[in-house]
Amino acid sequence: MREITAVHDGWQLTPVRLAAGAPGWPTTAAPVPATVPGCVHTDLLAAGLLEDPYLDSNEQTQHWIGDSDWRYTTRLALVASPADRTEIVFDGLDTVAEVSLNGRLLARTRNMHRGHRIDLTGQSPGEHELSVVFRAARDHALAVRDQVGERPNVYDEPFQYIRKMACNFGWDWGPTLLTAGIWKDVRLERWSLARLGRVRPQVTVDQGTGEVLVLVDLERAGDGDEDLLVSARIGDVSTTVTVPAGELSARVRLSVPDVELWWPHDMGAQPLYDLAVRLADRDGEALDEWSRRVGFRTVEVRTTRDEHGTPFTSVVNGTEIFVRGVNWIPDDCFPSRITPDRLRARARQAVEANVNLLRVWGGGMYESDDFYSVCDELGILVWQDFLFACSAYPEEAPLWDEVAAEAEENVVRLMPHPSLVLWCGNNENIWGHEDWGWKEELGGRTWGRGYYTDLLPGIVAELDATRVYWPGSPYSGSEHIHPNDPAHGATHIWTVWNELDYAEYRAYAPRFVAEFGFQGPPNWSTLTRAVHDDPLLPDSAGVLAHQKADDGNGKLARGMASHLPEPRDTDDWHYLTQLNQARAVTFGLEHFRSLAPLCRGAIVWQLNDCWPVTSWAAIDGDGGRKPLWYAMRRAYAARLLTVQPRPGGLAVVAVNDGRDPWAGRVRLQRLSFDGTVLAEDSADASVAPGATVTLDLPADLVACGERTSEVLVAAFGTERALWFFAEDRELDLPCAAFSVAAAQRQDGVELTVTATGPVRGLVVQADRLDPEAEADDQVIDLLPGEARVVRIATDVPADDPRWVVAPVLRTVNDIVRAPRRQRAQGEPAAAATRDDPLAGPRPA
Ligand code: BMA
Repeated sequence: MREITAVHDGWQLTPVRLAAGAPGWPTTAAPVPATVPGCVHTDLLAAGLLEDPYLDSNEQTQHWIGDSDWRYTTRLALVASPADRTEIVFDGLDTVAEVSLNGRLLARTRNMHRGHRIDLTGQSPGEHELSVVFRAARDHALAVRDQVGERPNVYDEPFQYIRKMACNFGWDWGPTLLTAGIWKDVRLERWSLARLGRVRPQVTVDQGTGEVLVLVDLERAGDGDEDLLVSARIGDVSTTVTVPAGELSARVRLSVPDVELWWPHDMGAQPLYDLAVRLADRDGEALDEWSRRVGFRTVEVRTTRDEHGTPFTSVVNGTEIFVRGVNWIPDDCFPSRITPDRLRARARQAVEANVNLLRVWGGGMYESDDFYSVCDELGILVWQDFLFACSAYPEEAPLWDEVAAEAEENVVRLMPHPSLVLWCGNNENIWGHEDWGWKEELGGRTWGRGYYTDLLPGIVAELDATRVYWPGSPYSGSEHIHPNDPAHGATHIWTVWNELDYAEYRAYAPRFVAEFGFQGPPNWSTLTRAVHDDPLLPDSAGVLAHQKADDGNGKLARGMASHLPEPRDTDDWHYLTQLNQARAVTFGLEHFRSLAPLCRGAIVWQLNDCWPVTSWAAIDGDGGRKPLWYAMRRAYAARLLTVQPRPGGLAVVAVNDGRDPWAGRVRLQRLSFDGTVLAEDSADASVAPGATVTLDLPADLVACGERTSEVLVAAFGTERALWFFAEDRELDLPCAAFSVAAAQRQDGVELTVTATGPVRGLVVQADRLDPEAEADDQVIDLLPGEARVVRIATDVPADDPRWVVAPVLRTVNDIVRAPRRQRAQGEPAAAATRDDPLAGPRPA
């Protein structure tokens, strides 16, 4: 028997030691009711004792919470039980904790990323006081630093000396909110004779037959001199083995005929098979059970050197794929708030943007099982970093053993998930060691290499040899080649955001881009929910408190200066910086995809945010899809048509990541902005699945007369690509370029935008009228004569005049051709968007 009881009730929180800056905290006050799983911040919030740290500049006055020591207590009822063993299991304690029963210390912990099983066998029946004291994480980290010696770090915080989520200490998109608490489930387990320890299903598939080798470790109570039975079952295929007395492990094989393959969502279905493992005594009486869903697929990454360098080609079920990825960070600073529903919503947003891979970044956490289960179900590949980011990590005690324990536990925990395809050693640490002056600073001290080249690959090979291991992101594949060499392995491209114009993405011919990105502010409703500055300015205090990047606003401004007109006010700034983010990232994506098969993947930094902030995310901290999300959906569509400069001139590139051939006539036109066809051509093309076809364009087609008022159009089936010969800020975009009709539909509003001239960057900021509302398309370019319908689910009626004018409906045309006068505060920017540039807002 194994009885499991959750220990989630009756918890209370009290301060043990309050750090300086804890203003007015009632030390003598009654304990605060606590929620488990949870943390100090969420408990104080629920008790009404804390302002929301995500709002305005509140974060800055709340550092005392992480610097204090806290106690969680509850009453633990132990009943008289015939069980051989009674244990309490903490799936996660964050982080430096002392667990006591009736004041007697049972265990000390210092690693958030692993579980702890504590023996309570022999405790008398009745009520006991269970308490967990959490010591300030930074103090612990600094003490370890003093013990092992200081190491370089990109940030000022000592996160590399403690096994705690690094970004919790603050990041260039995240606040410093040092959490403490019981962040995962707690349960009491009672069992007799034996229980299942580690269960490791190694799942492979060969010629349609699914092979599952289940490797089971057992824990026995008492002297273990009894035979046991372990069985595994998938459907009606089952196998039972006898584990002789004294043995502590078992291997059970299942061969499942005619299995259906698990595929990424765009390539096929996601069949999942229930795998049940059972432990019984020699009479067949159940002792313990374990079940998960598994999937059958093969994955490899091909990295054999070729004439261009070192490829990084993912192969799923024998088919080479282009990875259309996004980087994932913790979806909230307080992980207990990341519910299964929220994970599912976020994963769906990834799928709907045609993303096929999430990279779980190493400064965050090993995500919950719910995360990987959702990815299994939705057909999303997962690249999982081990948790090391942006600093040199000491390898000495007490860290090495903690890293080993956490890695072993998580490799085993995540093994059943077909979505998990790759383990990666770290984020940017091999690169940092090479390029960021760390070698000199280190003076020979350890920096983490031992983890990335020895410990972690050893653990993956030993515990889950079915998974690919790659030492770092970026990493070239060899210690003799620069770790961030774009021609070798997986590279990060950050020069563009930090220093260069986004057009410089084209200077790269990378094999695989594991990170690149560009910032933009959150959606308007998110920004204004979080920040109440009056006036709200790009550099007002609250907005800056929600911009964590080094010179972030400067980079935003410089990044758009050569492309877009200058913003006249905060509304313009918000629209244009969001638009520029979308343009910059998709500029990169179209270029990288056009290089396939030389380039075999891109992972955009980043999908999500953990709070409301200006960041590289496509989805903001309130879950709102930024314009980047829509642009990415287009750039990541299975079929991409793009115009790219090539050595001989302009070319049209058709990339087919779909499953069907893409064939037909490519129609080409050069138009003047009034719609006149200036030149025309066409060619037949046929693009096989997985192929890229490049058509060089004839010189007379691309030889434009007026670079500011002509556009090149390529159309191939339903796909269309545009090429403007000048930047938007220079274009002769007409201000009266379109008309809008707003119609009422059952579930909301339908806007029909009909263009009379070229329209650039049409965005409908529906959330300005209804924070829940989102347009079904954004960042739309229209040619003269084209119409587009944009749908918005909302209760705001269609006859609300605000739908059809700025700041809700925006185009670049408004700003390029706006009369050069300063708008008064509060006057709608719409004045410049209508047929009469000086007219006010008007109903549709
Ligand atoms: C890389 C990432 C993150 C960071 C991002 C943006 O360094 O790995 O650490 O947030 O760039 O600067």
